Amino acid sequence: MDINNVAHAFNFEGEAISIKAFGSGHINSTYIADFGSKQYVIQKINTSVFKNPDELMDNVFAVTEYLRSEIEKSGGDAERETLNFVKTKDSKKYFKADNGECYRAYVFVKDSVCFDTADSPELFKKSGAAFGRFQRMLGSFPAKTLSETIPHFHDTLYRYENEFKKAIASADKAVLSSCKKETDFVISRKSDTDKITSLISGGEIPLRVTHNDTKLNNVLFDEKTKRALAVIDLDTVMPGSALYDFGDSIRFGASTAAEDESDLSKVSLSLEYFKAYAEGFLSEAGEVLTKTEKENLAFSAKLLTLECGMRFLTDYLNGNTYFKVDYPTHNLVRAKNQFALVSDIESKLEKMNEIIKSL
Ligand code: ADP
Ligand code: GN1
Ligand code: MG
Repeated sequence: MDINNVAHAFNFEGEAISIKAFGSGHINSTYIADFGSKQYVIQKINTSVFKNPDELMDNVFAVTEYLRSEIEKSGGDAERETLNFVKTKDSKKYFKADNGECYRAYVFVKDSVCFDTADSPELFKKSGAAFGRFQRMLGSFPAKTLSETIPHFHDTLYRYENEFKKAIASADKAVLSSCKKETDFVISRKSDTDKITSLISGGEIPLRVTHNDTKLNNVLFDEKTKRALAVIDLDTVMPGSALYDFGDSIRFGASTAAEDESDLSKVSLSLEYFKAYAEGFLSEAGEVLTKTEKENLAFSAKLLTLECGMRFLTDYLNGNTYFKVDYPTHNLVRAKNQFALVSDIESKLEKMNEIIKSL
């Protein structure tokens, strides 16, 4: 559907000057619409990933309204510190086109910037503080009112049994043999996959409202001051574990290479960045985290990296139907990269645990 016609459906102020594709996410398609005095973000919701857009949009509206009131209570600027969604002209939370495509919109935060890599530990530390604060602010949010937008999202054992093994069983033989080393890598670590979910089901760590997709590029920074402004990309805000949020941030931001770097000699876990993130995260969320949560922070980085690699590998085996890819082996390259990072984390786990203890 023509994005200009989509823009007409929303309650925007003024006339669009230009609308351009934007961002580097793997799931939704993002556009920036320039209306002169104001800019808006328009996103096409990937409905094969988010199968119930009504529930999804109820979630993100509820979460952002809650955050808005928390931010205002503490004297913050809710226009810049959370997403501000714009409804359609007929007051709907999203626009459903005649062809079934679904779009939502929010105000673009002026003079803000996102980073795909952290150019300094200080910047990464700020993102840790932003995600820690996000979790703390949602501490009293009524979790039961949230829908699970993607069931079993970080249930690594479920993904292993129900997605990874199924993908192996149905994969094209040539494709399967092209990644034997990688499938073996995952299989040999199966016993790790239920470690966080068992802690939750055994009542050893609490369920919290968490973000679940804590990549560095899901934090908006002020372009001038480099202050972390807002946590964005709220589609997977659901009941989860603080460990998911911590581990996923480390996976993405404490790696010395991009997630899809094919030269594996460049991939390792930076202990300096790990420490910086942990400092930031614990400075905001440390008081609410339990002892068992803290004891598992370092391990969470390993498990979330393994899980993400397994998801990339699963998608490669399935013929690339979930993540956006730039070339046919993109998901395999991503998987190899994540497994190189897992191996490096394994060799540094002791040191990582010591760092957490020292904080
Ligand atoms: P994706 O699913 O593609 O990751 P995001 O919601 O993370 O989608 O948005 C993609 C990018 O768009 C972000 O990384 C950021 O650069 C930019 N962006 C998103 N929302 C805003 C906003 N409210 N203000 C400014 N930039 C934004
Ligand atoms: C996807 O949408 P994006 O790019 O922020 C994925 C995450 C993965 C990530 C890997 C809904 O995030 O779970 O960790 O790619 N989001 C979803 O880069 O599956
Ligand atoms: Mg994103």
